[in-house]
Amino acid sequence: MKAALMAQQFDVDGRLVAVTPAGGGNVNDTYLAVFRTTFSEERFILQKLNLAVFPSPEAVMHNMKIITEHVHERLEAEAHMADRIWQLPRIIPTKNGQDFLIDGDGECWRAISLIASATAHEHIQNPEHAHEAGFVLGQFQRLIADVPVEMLKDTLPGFHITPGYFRQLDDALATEEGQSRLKSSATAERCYRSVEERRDWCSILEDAKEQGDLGLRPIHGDPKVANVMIDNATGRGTCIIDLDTVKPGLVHYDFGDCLRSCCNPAGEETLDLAQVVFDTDLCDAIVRGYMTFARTFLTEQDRYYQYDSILLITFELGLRFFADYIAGDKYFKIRHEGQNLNRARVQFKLCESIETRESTIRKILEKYQ
Ligand code: GN1
Ligand code: MG
Repeated sequence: MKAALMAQQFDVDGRLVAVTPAGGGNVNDTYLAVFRTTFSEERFILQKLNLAVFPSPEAVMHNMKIITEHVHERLEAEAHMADRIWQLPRIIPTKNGQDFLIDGDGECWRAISLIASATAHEHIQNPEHAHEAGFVLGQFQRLIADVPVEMLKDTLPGFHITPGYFRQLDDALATEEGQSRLKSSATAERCYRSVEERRDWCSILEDAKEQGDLGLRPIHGDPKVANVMIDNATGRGTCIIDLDTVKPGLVHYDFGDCLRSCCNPAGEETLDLAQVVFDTDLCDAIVRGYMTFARTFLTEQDRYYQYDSILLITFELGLRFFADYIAGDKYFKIRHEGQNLNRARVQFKLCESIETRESTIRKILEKYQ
């Protein structure tokens, strides 16, 4: 297997014992590699980057290096006053000292250290877990807030710029295949109506950015529940993983995505739409955790757009899944036909649930200002 060969290119002691698929990412391929010596074992994460999504792996690794080194330094400096051991993976170099390698087929591989004895849950478990997810995101944003944003490259132009995803949808709908996929089911037609209803509103954060109300900062880009590591021993958060999407952005993209993901206990893949609700008790716990840190760096203008960011990022992910379904599933990996359409349906249902709970959510946001 190629992954086993690649695992052996990285600077790790011992002999390779196993390489097994790990994690449920929608974009890259992830493996757990196990190496052993007579007296010890080293396990690490091996990944094959999806070059169709990340055409510039050196830019991705550049951002990852800047952020991990910066956070490791800050964590060390603050360790004496921390309430726990905070972690963040490090890049494991190749035997030649490179941060990644390109194989003979042009594919890109990299290795990162494993956060051991901790779990990244696919679904939120309870309000304590939700609190930890918010706490971990707030801590991460605080730790990277002093990285000059110009130092980070734009690894994914257009990422989280909602109006741009409308253009992708429109392009896909302009093809014969797109039209036939749209007309193939009542679900697709219904999703399309959900999308059209929000076309005019969807530039709300981008407009605020244009007007100078909101500014670019370093962000994580993908703080969903499955990227928050929870310590198996204590149940507390230890770090956020998956740093591929770290880049300049609005902190709102992160905040909205964290709530989108963590307040829907049914998860992104459920087939039972009746289970999809935005749980406001979980929302309360997340906001409480997040604001513990975010209170120190959010401006009044930032706070003004917090509610909108929750609805927007939920809608945006629905739009991204839907546009990809119409385009023929070219971006998000699928395991069965119609999976991206179902994923879109889940996010649109979540949007409706957010809208009906708007006043409760706004009260929660108010409470933790
Ligand atoms: C993708 O690959 P993964 O699962 O870490 C996507 C995110 C979505 C997420 C939804 C680069 O993340 O933006 O929110 O799926 N990543 C990219 O599960 O597009
Ligand atoms: Mg990701």
